[in-house]
This record gives sequence, structure tokens and C-alpha cells, in this order.
Amino acid sequence: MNEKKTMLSGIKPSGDLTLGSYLGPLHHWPKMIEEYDCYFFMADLHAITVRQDPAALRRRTLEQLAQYIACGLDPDKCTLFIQSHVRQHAELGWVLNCYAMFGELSRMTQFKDKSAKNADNINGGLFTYPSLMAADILLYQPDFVPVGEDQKQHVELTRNIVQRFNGVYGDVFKVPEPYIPKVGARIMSLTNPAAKMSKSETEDTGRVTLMDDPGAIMKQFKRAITDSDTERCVRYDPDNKPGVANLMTIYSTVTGKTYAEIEQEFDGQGYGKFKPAVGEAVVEILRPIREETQRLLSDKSYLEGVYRAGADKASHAAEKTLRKVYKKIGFVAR
Ligand code: AQP
Repeated sequence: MNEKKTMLSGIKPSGDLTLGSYLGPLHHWPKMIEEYDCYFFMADLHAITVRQDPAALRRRTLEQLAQYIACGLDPDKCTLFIQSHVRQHAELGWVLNCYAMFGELSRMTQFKDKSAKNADNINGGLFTYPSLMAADILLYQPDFVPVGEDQKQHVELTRNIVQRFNGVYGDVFKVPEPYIPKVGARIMSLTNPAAKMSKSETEDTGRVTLMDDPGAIMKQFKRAITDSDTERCVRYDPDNKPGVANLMTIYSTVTGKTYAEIEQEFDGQGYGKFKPAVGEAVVEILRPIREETQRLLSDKSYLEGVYRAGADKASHAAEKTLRKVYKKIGFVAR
């Protein structure tokens, strides 16, 4: 019998993975595969709530799988799959739509943000994606779900759905716990520290992607926003110096140094030394990931083997939950 706790997480292939995707969720995952029974997926069903170019979506989904592996997710030690390959996600998503309330879906920050950004395409999927997200989670009955601060709302909605569903049908679903990593939880744009570094903001010059070469990365860091005060010292003060604080969070997460150690290291040196130092640290952490991703992408049959085996394993686990749900709600068994 498997005694390990289960955890699950996914990222939408809605854009090229960024330094935010890496330092937020992705770099925490390899540590977890030893301890937990982990499921990681490419959330392509979620990506289409915003129009995607089909060829780009296909490319990014495979690239994301290669990046997961390159970041240390050994496919022999965890389950890696493409969301649309496991049809139970869409099926349970529909069921849970019927247990998610209009009011609570309307309050989702992501719905409000994405509707504002895509005013010409406020589709039903954009509104009901939290039910699909609840299905993603509940199919695997995980003990916890690692998420960024901005995703906590989704796990809370999932918990509401679980309580509502279990209240009617008994203990069908386990109530999931959100887990938010302390450092590096939210990486902001290098040119606008008030906005999250996002995959889909292609116009945003403040973005670093995992496939950027060293020259491109250094360029981005050299033009990163710091602050305009006369002090020009490296000090962690998110309220008054958000750009510097963001760079310090990046540097701290990449090097493992504390904020006090970073302040000490750049004491009296202004930003001229600090910004390239952060850039160099990022170049070095991303270099092996980029190189390994490129190598894996040249071996399509290996990647195919990984996502097929992942889909089989995930479907097996998901089907158990779905069958139980269908029975409880009164669907006739096939
Ligand atoms: N900049 C970030 N810093 C820290 N964590 C981040 N995440 C995303 N960007 C950062 C975390 O990544 C997980 C999966 O993200 P997602 O792709 O499902 O959704 P998202 O948060 O909507 O990501 P993007 O990059 O902003 O995508 P688009 O631009 O398509 O909307 C989440 O846990 C998220 O917190």
C-alpha cells in the first residue's frame, strides 16, 4: 500500500515559462518528488480560456514538459501528464460546475483580471475555470496543493465545493490544503514591480523566460526598475522600494542568501553592481535548464513515452474518483 501523501500542481502552457514560473512553483517541485506521490501537469484545457495559436500551444505544451524534466522532475519518480489527455478532468469539471455558485465564481480575481484584459472574449470557460481547477485537484485527492498567493482563492473555492458536495453525498472528497512557499512566492515584472511577471504578457519587457539566452537575460536585468530615491542603496523595503525588493527576492531565492546578507554584500555599492550580479546568478541557474530542455526537445519519442505513461497513470487514479462521484450522484453505471 502507498503510504506517501499525494500532491498535485500544474501550469498553463499559455505562454513561455518565465523566471516567475520557475522561482514561484517549479523549483520547489523536485524536492517534493522524494517525499510525496506527485502529479504535475500541463494545463492545456485551462490555456484555451484565452485564444491560443494552435501551433504555439502544441509547441509550448511539449516544451513545458521538457522543462519540467530539465528542472529535475524525474518521470520515474512522479507522474507528468498533459491535462487534455486525461478526459476525467473535463468530466468532473462539468459535474463540479453544478456545485459551484454563480456568486462565488463572479468573485474570482482571475476572472475579473482576464475579463478586463480580454474584453472581446469573455467566454464561459473564463468564468467556470475554477470548477475545472477544483476537478484537477479533487480527482487525485491530494493532501495539499502548492500554489502562489494569487491562487489561494482557487483552493478556497475548491474547499467550498468539497464541503457542499460532501454535505450532500458523504465524505467523497478529501478537503485540500493550500501550501504557499515562503520565499520567492511572487516574482514581479522587472519593469513594473506592481505587476506579476506573467507568461502571456509578451509585450512586457520585464519578463525573463527559461529559454532566454544569457545575453537576453543580462539585458533585462540591466534595465530592471529599481527606484528613484537618492539613497540608491540595496535595502529590503517592499513598500518604498518594490523594484529593489523584487530583485532581492530573485537573488535570495537563486543563491539562498538572506536579505540581510544581500544588504551586506552590496553595502555602499549602489545598483550598478547589484543588477548585473542578480542577472549573472539567474543566467547560471537557468543555463543547465535551457540546455537540458533543448536536448530533450530533440528527442520527441522520449517525450511521447513520458506523457503517454503519465496519462495512463493519471487516468487510472482519476477514474477511481470519477466513478465514485458518478455513483454517488445517481448516474447509471455503464
Ligand atoms: N511571477 C510569478 N511568481 C510566482 N509564481 C508565479 N506563478 C505564475 N507566475 C508567477 C505561479 O505559477 C503557478 C501556475 O500558474 P498558471 O500558469 O496556472 O497561472 P497564472 O498564475 O495565471 O500564470 P501566468 O504566468 O500569469 O499566466 P497567464 O499570463 O497566462 O495568466 C501558479 O501557482 C502561479 O501562482
